[in-house]
Parts: sequence; structure tokens; C-alpha cells
Amino acid sequence: MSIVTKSIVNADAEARYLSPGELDRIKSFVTSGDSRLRIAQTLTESRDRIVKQAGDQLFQKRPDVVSPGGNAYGEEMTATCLRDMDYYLRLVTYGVVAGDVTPIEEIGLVGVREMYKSLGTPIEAVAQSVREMKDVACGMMSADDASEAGSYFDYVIGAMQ
Ligand SMILES: CCC1=C(C)/C(=C/C2=NC(=C\c3[nH]c(/C=C4\NC(=O)[C@H](C)[C@H]4CC)c(C)c3CCC(=O)O)/C(CCC(=O)O)=C2C)NC1=O
Repeated sequence: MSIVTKSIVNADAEARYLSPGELDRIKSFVTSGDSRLRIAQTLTESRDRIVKQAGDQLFQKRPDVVSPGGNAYGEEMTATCLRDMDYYLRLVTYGVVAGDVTPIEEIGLVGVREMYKSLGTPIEAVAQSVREMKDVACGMMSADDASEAGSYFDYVIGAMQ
């Protein structure tokens, strides 16, 4: 839910006008709109490159995951690993557009530890893959956009610590 919808639902539940604080938050959401959309466009257009480069960087730092016995060993498993990275990049674009981490959390982070544990996937390596995507993606942006985008990647990384 965007901050606009959320504020309206909350205010209406109490049959009141939007508070000055709510209006301020909506204002900053609207003001940051251009930059959030620009970031989402960059991430969307460059998704293949971001995932590919970040994947290469991850496998250089964590050769164990793609070595025999590793969770992403073999063509199919490596492809599944890159697919998971693409999932998280997609969720980051949702967060950026919404100006809110809730969609990232609800779709991709609730129960994530248990899920990767049961798959035998080292979650710290998944977190590292998101860190690599952040580096690649932020390198394509202005400093301001990189700082805005970075906070959503950081949110995912933080939830996997
Ligand atoms: C959009 C929300 C969403 C997420 C996040 C998601 C993740 C997800 N990753 C999976 C598997 C997997 N995930 C990985 C990922 C990796 N292994 C590693 O060693 C690397 C560190 C890492 C890549 C960075 C691998 C290799 C598998 C397959 C594991 C297996 O089948 O044994 C599976 C099991 C089912 C399947 O193979 O599709 C799920 C559900 N699915 C979803 O719907």
C-alpha cells in the first residue's frame, strides 16, 4: 500500500482529515516521485546486466556456492540462484516505486530465513548477492539516486543478517 492509501485508510478509520504530519509525508513522497521513477526505470532496463555482473562478482567471492557440493552448483542451480537475485531486484523496484519497503517485506522477506535454511542455501551468500547488485546498480546512477536506491537494497540485506 502506498503512503497515500495508507494515510487515507488511517484517517478515515477515525473520520478525520489528514494530519499535518501525514500531509508532510505525502508531500515528500510526491516530491521524490521523479527520482524514484527514474531509479525504477534504470533498474528495470538494466536488470539483465545488473544480475549478470553481480552474479559474476558473487561467484568470484564465494566460489564455494558454485563448486561441487555447493547450493548453486551446476547449470540449473546457478540459473535458479540468478533467478532469486532477479526476484530481489524486482522487489527493490516495487519498494522504490511505492516509497515503502512493505511490498519487499511481504513478498520476499517474511519467512526467508527458514526457507533458505530448508533449501540448504547459505543466506549470507544471498545477502552478498544483493550487496553486489547494489554496487552494480548504484554505479549506474547519480549520487542522490544511488543513495535513495541503496536504502532499499540495504533493507533486504539487513533482513538477511
Ligand atoms: C519473489 C519471492 C520468492 C523468492 C525469494 C523465492 C526463492 C526461492 N529460491 C528457491 C531455490 C533456490 N535458490 C537458490 C539460490 C542460491 N543458492 C546459492 O548458493 C546462492 C547463494 C543463491 C543465489 C544468490 C538455489 C540454488 C535454489 C535451488 C535449490 C535447490 O533446488 O536445491 C526456491 C525453491 C523453489 C524453486 O526452486 O523455485 C524458492 C521458493 N521464490 C519466490 O517466489
